[in-house]
Amino acid sequence: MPSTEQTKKEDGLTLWYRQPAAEWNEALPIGNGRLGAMVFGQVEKERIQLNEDSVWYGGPRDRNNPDALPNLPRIRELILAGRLREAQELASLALPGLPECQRHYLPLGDLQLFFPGTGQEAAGYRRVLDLNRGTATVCYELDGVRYFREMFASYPDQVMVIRIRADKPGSISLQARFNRNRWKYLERTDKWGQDGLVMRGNCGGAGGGEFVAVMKSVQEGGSVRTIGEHLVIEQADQVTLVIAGATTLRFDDPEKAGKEIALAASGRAYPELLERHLVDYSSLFSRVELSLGGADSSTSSLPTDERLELVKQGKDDPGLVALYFQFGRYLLMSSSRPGSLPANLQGIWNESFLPPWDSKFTININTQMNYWLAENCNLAECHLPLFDMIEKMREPGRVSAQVMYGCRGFTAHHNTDVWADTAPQDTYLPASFWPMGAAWLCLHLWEHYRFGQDEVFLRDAYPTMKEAALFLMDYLIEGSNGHLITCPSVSPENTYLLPNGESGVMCAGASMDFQIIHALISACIESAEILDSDELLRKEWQEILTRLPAPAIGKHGQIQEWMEDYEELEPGHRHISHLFGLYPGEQFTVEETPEFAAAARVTLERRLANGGGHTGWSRAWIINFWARLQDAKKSRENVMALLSHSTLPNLFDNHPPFQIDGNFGGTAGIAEMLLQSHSGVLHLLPALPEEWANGHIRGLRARGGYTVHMVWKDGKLLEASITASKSGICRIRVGETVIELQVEAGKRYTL
Ligand code: FUC
Repeated sequence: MPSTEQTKKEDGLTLWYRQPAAEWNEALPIGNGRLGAMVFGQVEKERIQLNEDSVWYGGPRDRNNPDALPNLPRIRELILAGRLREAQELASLALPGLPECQRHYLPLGDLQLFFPGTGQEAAGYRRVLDLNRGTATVCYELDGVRYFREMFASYPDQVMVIRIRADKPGSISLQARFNRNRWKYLERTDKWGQDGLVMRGNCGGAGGGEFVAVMKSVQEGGSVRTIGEHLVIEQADQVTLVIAGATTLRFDDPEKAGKEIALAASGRAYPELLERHLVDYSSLFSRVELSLGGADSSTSSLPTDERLELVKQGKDDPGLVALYFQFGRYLLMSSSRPGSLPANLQGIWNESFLPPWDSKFTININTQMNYWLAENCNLAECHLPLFDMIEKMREPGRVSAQVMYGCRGFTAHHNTDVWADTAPQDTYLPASFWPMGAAWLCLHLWEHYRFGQDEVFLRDAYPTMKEAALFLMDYLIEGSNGHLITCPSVSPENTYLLPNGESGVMCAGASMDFQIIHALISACIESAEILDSDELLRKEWQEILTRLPAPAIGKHGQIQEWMEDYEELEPGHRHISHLFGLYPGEQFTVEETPEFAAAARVTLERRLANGGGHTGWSRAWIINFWARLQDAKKSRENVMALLSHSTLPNLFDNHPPFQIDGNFGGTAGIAEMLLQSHSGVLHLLPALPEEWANGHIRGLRARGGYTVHMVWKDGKLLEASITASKSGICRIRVGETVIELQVEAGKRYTL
C-alpha cells in the first residue's frame, strides 16, 4: 500500500478528521448526481447511507383544485377591498392542492459493513474527503496492520465503488448487508450469486415505483460467499465492492438495469474504475482554483472540524473560506450531473423517510439558490438537470395555469417534486398561493445563455421562457391607478401589519413579483431580439414593462416589500424577497440606480439589526446582496457568520437542520465578491476584503462568454487574463477605471 495515501500532507483541498463520524452531520458526502452516499468511516461497523435521486414516495397526481377558478374573482375582490381575513379564509378553502402535499424524497437504504474487531482501539485514524479526486478515504491501524478504504461515486460508470485494502495479505474479512431501517416490510434482500446482493422494494404510496440496490464484490485472495442476506468475505488481500441503484422512474426493469450496470463496472479492474472517475471528475472540478492567501500553518494543518471550531471562536481562516468555496462546487457536481434530477433541498443526501420539507424542490428561493454558482463557478453542465425539470413542469404547469387561474402559459407555486407537480403545496398562507415559481426558474435558462452565448440553446429555451411570460401576461390585472398588478400574491414568506393592528400575508402586488416579471419579460424581449422573432409580442411586453408599478422606497428609506408601505410583522425575516432586484436580479445597481442601491442597503441593515440571516440560506443570500452593493467588509462578515453559525462539522449548511442551499449560495457569494458581470462589464474584485488581500482565482466565468483569471496582492489586482468565447468588445472595470478591449473568440488577453 502506498504510504503517501496515509501520510500525504493535506493540500488545502481536503476535509479531514481524526475520528469517525458520530452522527450523520459528521459523515462525508460522495455522489455522481444520481447516486449519493454519506460515509461515516467507522472502524468496525461502517455505515454507508445510500441515496438514489429518483427514490420518491408515491406516483404522479393532478392536484389542481377545480374550485380555484370559480372563486378567484371573489378572492381578488376581497383582497382589493382590504377584506383580508375573508379573502384568506376563502383562499384557504378554494386554492390548496388536493391533497395539500406533494411527494417526498426517500433514502435508498444503508450499506453496512462489519469488520471483525480486535478489542483494541485503532491507531493513526484518518478520514478524508479529497476534493481534488472526489474520493472519501478512511485509514487506520489495528494489530500492526494498516487498513485503507477508498470510496467514490463514478459518473462514467454510474456506480459507487468501495475499495478495501491492508498492508498485509489476507487481512480483509468482512460481512456486508443492505439495511433499510424503518420500512423493512417494503423490501427484501436476496443473494445475487455467490458474490452479490440485491435489495428490491417499493417506494410506497399510490403509483409508487420500484427501486433496487445491488452490490457485487470482486476480491483478490481469500473467499466470498453469501449467507442469508449477508455477503461474507474472509481473508482477502483486497476487495472492491461495486454498488448500483435504479428505479422505475428511469428503467422498466430496474433490477435488470441495476445488475447490468454493476456487472459492467465490476468487469473493470479497480485502477481502471478509479482512473475513469478521476478523468471525468477532474475535468469539471479543476476548472477553478482559488486561494485567498492568509496561509496560517497553525490552522491549515488542523482537521476541518477543529478549524471550524476556531472560526466559531473568532479566528480568521481564509484557507477555510477557500475550502468552503470549493466544497460548494464539489457538492453541485456530486448532486447535479446531466441525466440526474436537480439538486433538492438536501442535494441528494437524505437519511430520513420523512425529511424536512420533504427534501423536495422549494422554488421560492431554495432551488434557485442551489444553482447560483453553476454558471460563474464554471459548472454550467451541472445546471442542465434543472432545465430538464423546468421542461417537465411545462405540461402540469399549463394545467395549473388553466384550471386554477384561467390563464395561458405555465405556472408553478412555491414547491415542486419529482413529478414536476405545479399545484400549491400546503395551506400555508405566507407561502402557498404564489404563482411565480416557474417565472423565476425560467430566468436560469436566460442566465445559462448569457454565460455560454450558445444561440442553439437559446432557441430551445426561448419557447419555455415565453410560455412562463404568457402566464404572467394573463395573470396580471389592472389596479385602480392603471398599473398591472398580481393578485392574489404573497411576499414569500413574510407577514405585514395593517394600520388597525391586523396582520396579513395575501396581498395585491408583492414587490418581488414585479421584479421577477420585469426580469423575465426583459429577458424574453432580449431573447426575441436575438432570435429575431415575435415582433408583435415584443411590443406587448414593452408596454407591460411600462405599466408595472415601479419599485418604491418606504418610510424607513427601505425598498418597499409590498405596494403599500406596510410594517413587517417580523422585521428580521429570513426571506428578503423584495431585494430580488439586487440579487439575483439586476434592477438595483450601485451605478445605474444608486437610490435603490442605497434603499437596498437600508433594507439589509434593518433585517440584520432585527436578527436576520438566522437560516443558512438567508445568510448566503445576504452575502450576495452585500457583494452586489460592493461592500467587501459586510460581505466577508457574513461569509464568516455563515461558517460560524450555520455550518456543520462536515461543512454542510445548517438551516438548521441540514439544507444544502446555504452551501451553494455561500459559494456563489464568494465568487460574486471577486467577479461580477451583470451590468455589461466585467467588474474585477468588486468586493475584496482586506483579510483576503493576497490571492488568486482561476477559471471563473462571466456573462458574455468570458473566462477570467486574476491574481491580486496587497488588495490590488496584479494581473488578469480573460479568454473570450465570442468576438466583440469586452468592457472591464477595475476600481473606478473601465477599459474596452476588442477580443477575438478563443484568444486569451492578459492585463
Ligand atoms: C422556505 C423557507 C424555509 C425553508 C424551506 C425549505 O419555506 O422559508 O426556511 O428553507 O423553504
